[in-house]
Amino acid sequence: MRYQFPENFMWGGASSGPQSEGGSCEGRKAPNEWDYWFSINPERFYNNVGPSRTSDFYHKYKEYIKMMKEAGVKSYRTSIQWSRVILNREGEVNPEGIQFYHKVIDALREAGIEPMLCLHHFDLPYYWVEKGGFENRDIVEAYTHFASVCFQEFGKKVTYWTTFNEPIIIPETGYFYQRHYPAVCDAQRAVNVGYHIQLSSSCAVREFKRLGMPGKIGIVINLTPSYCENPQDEKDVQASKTVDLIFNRSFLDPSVLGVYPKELKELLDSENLTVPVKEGDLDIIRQNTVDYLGVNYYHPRRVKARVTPFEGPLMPDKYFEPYTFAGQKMNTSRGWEIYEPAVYDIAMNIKENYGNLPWYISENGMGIMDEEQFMDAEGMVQDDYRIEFIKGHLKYLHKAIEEGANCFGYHLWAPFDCWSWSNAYKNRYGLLRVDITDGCKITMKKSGKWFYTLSDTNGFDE
Ligand code: BGP
Repeated sequence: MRYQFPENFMWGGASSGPQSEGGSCEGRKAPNEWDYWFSINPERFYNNVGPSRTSDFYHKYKEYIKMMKEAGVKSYRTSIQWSRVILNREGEVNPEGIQFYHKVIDALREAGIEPMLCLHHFDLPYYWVEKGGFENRDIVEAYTHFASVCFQEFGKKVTYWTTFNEPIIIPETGYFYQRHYPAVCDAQRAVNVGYHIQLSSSCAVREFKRLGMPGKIGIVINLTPSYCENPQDEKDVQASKTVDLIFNRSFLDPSVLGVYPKELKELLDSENLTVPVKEGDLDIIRQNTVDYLGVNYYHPRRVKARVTPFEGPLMPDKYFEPYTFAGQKMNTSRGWEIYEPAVYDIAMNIKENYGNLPWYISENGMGIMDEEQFMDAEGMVQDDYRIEFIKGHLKYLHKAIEEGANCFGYHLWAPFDCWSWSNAYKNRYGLLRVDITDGCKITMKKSGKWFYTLSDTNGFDE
């Protein structure tokens, strides 16, 4: 069967500034939270590889762009590092940082690759970290200033903008699960952080409109559908609804519909958590919804009602327990379940509950350990597993589009191997291999050749 996608469907890839650029002390870039965290806790990073060594896009961007084109990447989302563009809390602009991103955008355009720019991908400048980061309301104005500088500098060359990548990850992993800095567990601080991020995003949308920018502005949300163990059991169903509320709807509803779910407010009230809303905030959120949505999808969440008592400081886990089942299809390198039908469920949710606004898969991909083992005699990684992974998800996306989903693209994470935060280079995601032991030499993988045909012919046969 042929899976043919709509005309002008955007086939591309996603990465981010902090995960690809390297050069973290060059071009007057200010340190960000990752530079700082690595400086005090290098042992938390796989093989002690920190953010200064990430794939060297800073120096080799022309080569990466040439190779991405050869792998069929027609649109590319990366992020502008706030710490490269704004030097301090006073908002001083760094001309060297601005120049770098101009050069990247121009090189992408010359190669016929559509640039898509994100303004925040987990990379808070350290000068804000030391003032409490998103816990501090002053950051809303500072972020809006940064966004405004970027819109005015690059707005004539860039159509697709993104305010935040996976905003929930910041409170979730920094203020509950301790995988990002400041690695604490504090529900009230998490709520403050989450709220100020949403307000920042809405203020950036407002600024985009105020400036009369010609492009479109969206947000990238990691939608992780929750499936309960027993759909006949009311408690299991409730657990999955609560999980959906916390991890998906907390940013999806205000960003797309302009309002927070009332059930979320009830949940926070029941835990005596307060949201630091000031007069006028909710109007800003209501009036500044996004033009389009990016959806990052990697794995589902399997939940059931708690059977063991919850102990310890308040966490989302108070409301659910995970479950596993025999025959679960896993990517054992990353420890994530592979469940392709979720793509269809996400599409139908957007269609039915979020006005079928335009959206695209902004990230989906498969991280694999020790990929060298799959190299053939010529040194090409034979990553058939990645091709199968992509196809599996595209089949469900195709079905959803045939049923009216308003999806305009598919971006793989990632076009080239890049740095995975504290996992550093443990798992490789790219269509292109990057050898960090050999000057970040870039080579094509089998999946890169396959992706070229996919994007060139706008579909695949199976
Ligand atoms: C997403 C992030 C990316 C990327 C990806 C893969 O959540 O937006 O930055 O890292 O996940 O996950 P990981 O790198 O943790 O394996």
